[in-house]
Amino acid sequence: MDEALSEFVTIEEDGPIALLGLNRPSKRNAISDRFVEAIADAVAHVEKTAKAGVIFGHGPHFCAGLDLAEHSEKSPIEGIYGSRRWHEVFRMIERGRIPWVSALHGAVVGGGLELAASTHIRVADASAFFALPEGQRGIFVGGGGAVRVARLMGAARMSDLMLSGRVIDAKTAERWNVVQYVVGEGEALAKATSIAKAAAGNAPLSNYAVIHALSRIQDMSSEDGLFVESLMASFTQTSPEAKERLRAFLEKRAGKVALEKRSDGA
Ligand code: 1HE
Repeated sequence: MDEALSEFVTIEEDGPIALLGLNRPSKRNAISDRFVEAIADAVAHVEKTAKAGVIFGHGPHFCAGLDLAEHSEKSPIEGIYGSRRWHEVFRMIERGRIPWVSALHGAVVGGGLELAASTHIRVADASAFFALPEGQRGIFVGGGGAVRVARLMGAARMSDLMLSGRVIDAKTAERWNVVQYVVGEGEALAKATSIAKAAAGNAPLSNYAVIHALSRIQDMSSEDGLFVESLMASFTQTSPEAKERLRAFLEKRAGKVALEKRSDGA
């Protein structure tokens, strides 16, 4: 990874997974042009070896979104190029090689929420709050939020956030389908890490099907979606790895499905 860009991110390997830390805490991890390139480089680097990744923020917040200082100077065409680049980079996360889990705390706002929405599983701690203050800044979402955030919470709720400036807490974000887990303050990274390790233990082909087929099927007609599901089902089931895993279960060498003993479901 380019040394000059690594000032914005940290990468730590933890067995089969990698932890990618947004590292511009003095600006609340606000994403500048160079920062977005650092994320792209880090994702490409991590994908080469890790089987799953975690994205988290250093400092008191996950991410304050777009770097507003930088973007007050842009021309309309530069704005489009910038937004399209965010789309490319966040797409590397959403439709890359490995599953990503985001660990969210403090502000998860604007482009920070768009970044989180490009990951496959979101874990919030009790300090996390979510907003889309674009309306107040005179701008619009530009990092994929109109598609990904709207799909998570629904366009009506997203319109409410953007028009009213409403800020929601972690429990509401969970109720709105924005996050899948809410844990105690300071516990999001540990929870996200354990989820990423579980995902890393799956067959890579199954994970790839979840990342690529499941999300695409949502854009298809039911008939087409069911057809693609059958193709993926057959493709994965007949792989040598699946055969070995199925045999392992039947020979009682693999774990059973069991409920985790936590009353809060986290
Ligand atoms: C920033 C940014 C930023 C902080 N760009 N510099 N995002 C927003 O509209 C969110 C704006 N930020 C905030 O509301 C607050 O900063 C936070 C709630 C995130 C954090 O509050 P706090 O009290 O912890 O920190 P702070 O004192 O407000 O900020 C610390 C520094 O970070 C300060 O700079 P300093 O030089 O005065 O120390 C802030 O100016 C700076 N900072 N956020 C630039 N966003 C692809 S389209 C996406 C469109 C969007 O993302 S719009 C939403 C933008």
